[in-house]
Amino acid sequence: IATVSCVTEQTLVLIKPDGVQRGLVGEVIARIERKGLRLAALELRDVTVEVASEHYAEHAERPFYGSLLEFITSGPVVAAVVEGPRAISAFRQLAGGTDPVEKATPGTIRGDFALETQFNLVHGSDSPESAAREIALWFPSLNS
Ligand code: FUP
Repeated sequence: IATVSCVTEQTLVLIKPDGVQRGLVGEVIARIERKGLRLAALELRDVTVEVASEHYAEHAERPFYGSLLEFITSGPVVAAVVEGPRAISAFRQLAGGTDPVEKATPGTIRGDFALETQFNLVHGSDSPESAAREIALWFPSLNS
């Protein structure tokens, strides 16, 4: 019997301030766990402007960058390292597209719970390179 084995990946997940304020932490974590992904690290924390601007550095020239930083630093977030086979893609599938109305479909976190792109509840790394960079930024004491 042929089996397909996938390399275990880690991805950086954020439940953004809107998700924490709306009481959706349990809902998001339940979906991550039900998918079969594991939590390797989990922490509620305040976000400094330094970490926020480094996290979203790729968007520094975009018109929404200022309001994005203001939003992400507006209250505590839940930061997590999530791991499992193809964890990066698997979480992005759970999250749904960036625009929660035009791109995310019902059944996804954004599709089920969000209305505006800025307030789209969750972040998940978009590539192995981003995941490594973001995990090092948010959880510098983890060495993986
Ligand atoms: P995603 O990978 O789905 O989190 O999306 P991006 O990295 O493209 O964007 C990061 C965040 O910037 C989004 F979650 C919300 C915000 N954003 C806007 O506010 N307006 C936009 O047009 C695009 C992104």
